[in-house]
Amino acid sequence: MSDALHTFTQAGWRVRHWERVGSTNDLARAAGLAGEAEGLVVLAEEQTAGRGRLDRGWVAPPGTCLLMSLLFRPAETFAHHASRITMLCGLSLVEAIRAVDAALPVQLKWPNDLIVARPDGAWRKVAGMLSEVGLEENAPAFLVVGIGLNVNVPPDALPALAPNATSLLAEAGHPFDRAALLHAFLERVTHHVARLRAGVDPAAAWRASLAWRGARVEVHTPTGITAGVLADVDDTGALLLRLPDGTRRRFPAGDVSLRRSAH
Ligand code: BT5
Repeated sequence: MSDALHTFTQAGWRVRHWERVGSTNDLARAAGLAGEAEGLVVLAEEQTAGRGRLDRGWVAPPGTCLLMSLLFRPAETFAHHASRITMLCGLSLVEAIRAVDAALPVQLKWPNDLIVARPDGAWRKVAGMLSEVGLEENAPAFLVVGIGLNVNVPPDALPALAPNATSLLAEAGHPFDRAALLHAFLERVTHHVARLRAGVDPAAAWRASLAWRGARVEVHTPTGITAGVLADVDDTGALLLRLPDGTRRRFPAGDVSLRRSAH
């Protein structure tokens, strides 16, 4: 990876900045497999094969967004720390956006989206996160957290991304300094990682930034759709849905959407 556009250090992170890549997650994974230490950020102006979850795509006009992947080497136990690192990345992104524009009503949407929620219940997706575990000799060895944040995508370019996509520019009505956002984000990640290492669990703060608790939702999984009330998330990040019969069902993964009907 010696031919990155340039490499710089930001808030303690080693940032490799590329003009164009397939997927930043793939570059970070390759670095992880090659033994790279925690603290790498792969940043790109453009992705030709940006990925979402479940083979979905991630589309971003070149030079307008933050497209990046962070490499972590979670402490033991791996699953516990990896889930918290994913949470604290989402939390850090919310905090970074609030730091540059406190008026933007950004919230986390389970499991790994950032949305702007409007008072009428409408919402738009402004960022997505893709966490992937890297294996070495069949054991989890590192974590790649990929983040796509729509920063300065002009409103007329949004429909090409997704029907409900938005950008910070479209919401705030003014462009944002991507370098300042990156700096604020990495600083928050460093802060939360240090706290996690000191035994402070980010789950409570993550939960507090989560949209739609108490709302009627549908959870979509590959096996079907389940309606209920979004009761809570547990400390592992799984969603707890209260079903019409009063019981609770736990979803470790899935997609959630608001139900518009009265019952
Ligand atoms: C995600 O997946 O939201 C995770 C997206 C992660 C993207 C970053 S970019 C840097 C790093 N490198 C990668 O290759 N990926 C990560 P999911 O929840 O599955 O949502 C995917 C869906 O979001 C798509 O099917 C579209 O409907 C929608 N979508 C695609 N591009 C979008 C955009 N720019 N803004 C909002 N929605 C988008």
